[in-house]
Amino acid sequence: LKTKEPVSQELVDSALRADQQSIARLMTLIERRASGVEKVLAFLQHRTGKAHIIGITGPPGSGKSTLVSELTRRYRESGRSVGVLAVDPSSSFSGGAILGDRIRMASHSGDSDVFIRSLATRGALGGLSRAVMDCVTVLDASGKQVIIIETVGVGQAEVDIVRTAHTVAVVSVPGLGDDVQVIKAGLLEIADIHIVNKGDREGSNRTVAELRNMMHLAPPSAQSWSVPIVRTIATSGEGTSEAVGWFDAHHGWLESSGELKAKILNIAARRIQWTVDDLVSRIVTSHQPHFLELAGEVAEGRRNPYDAALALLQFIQCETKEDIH
Ligand SMILES: Nc1nc2c(ncn2[C@@H]2O[C@H](COP(=O)(O)OP(=O)(O)OP(=O)(O)O)[C@@H](O)[C@H]2O)c(=O)[nH]1
Ligand SMILES: [Mg+2]
Repeated sequence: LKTKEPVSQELVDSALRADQQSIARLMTLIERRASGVEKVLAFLQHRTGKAHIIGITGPPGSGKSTLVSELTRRYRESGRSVGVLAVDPSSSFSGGAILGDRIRMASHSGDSDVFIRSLATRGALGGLSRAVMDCVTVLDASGKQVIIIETVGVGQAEVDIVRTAHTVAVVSVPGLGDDVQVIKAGLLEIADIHIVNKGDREGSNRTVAELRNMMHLAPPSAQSWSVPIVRTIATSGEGTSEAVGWFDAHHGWLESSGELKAKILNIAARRIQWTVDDLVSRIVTSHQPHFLELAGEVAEGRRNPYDAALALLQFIQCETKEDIH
């Protein structure tokens, strides 16, 4: 794999015209942090801000991908274009889940207004968060009206990613044990909409009731949005147009309440944080000798750690200047 590959203006222009292959190519270059990518992202950033970004999260196997496929169908019925980013923690091990997603999503292949991509969790999660956000930027700039991010709701990093969405849907399913209750409890506060999927299974009434109870136990939020619970059967599409109705209602509420502005500010702050983290970890790993040299100087008492950290930051600034300008 070539890590340094220039990003051409033609590629960017055709991605802006929503050409599928160009979008895919650009995302690959973003994942590899090819040279010129920062400049392109800065250029694309000016063309964003129109999409409704939706995060879908929940336990493994709860039917998220099936749901996303059905939700995409509903959005297409209402004439909206859709981008999907599936953040897939299992893919680095077996590739099975991605394959499953491909099969489910195949029903949208040939539709030029649907773009779907899986992003694998390969090691560095700080880098992944950043890559996901950058891919959202590409999709937004290319004119996708709805962007759906699917992540498994296990682990802080995955939850952090999904929280960069405007609207977060948390998926639960009936009949899973206490483990899932714990996951649910962790996800409770980030849900704007609860989806109880696999509504065809026994016990879905109880799951709805349990969720309701848990929501009552949680401290009341100061916001005026009251979180709905939607029951779906993703395999048949039942309940998915109701879910889309709630997503739209939530977006409307975000706009009218001023919450959208606050959210966007919050997301911007997190993106800066992730970029800093990524830059620092990149420099530490790719410039190990320099880093070790500084460590040696600290060990020998020739520098203090604070001073060494500043030296490293200065080094990063020189290193990255050419990327940005
Ligand atoms: N009975 C029933 N099965 C469902 C429903 N929704 C999804 N499934 C099935 O549940 C299984 C898992 O579905 P996925 O859509 O892959 O679930 P996921 O949450 O994306 O899974 P991961 O990405 O691996 O966490 C598949 O076999 C689906 O066919 C539903 O509403 N009812
Ligand atoms: Mg999935």
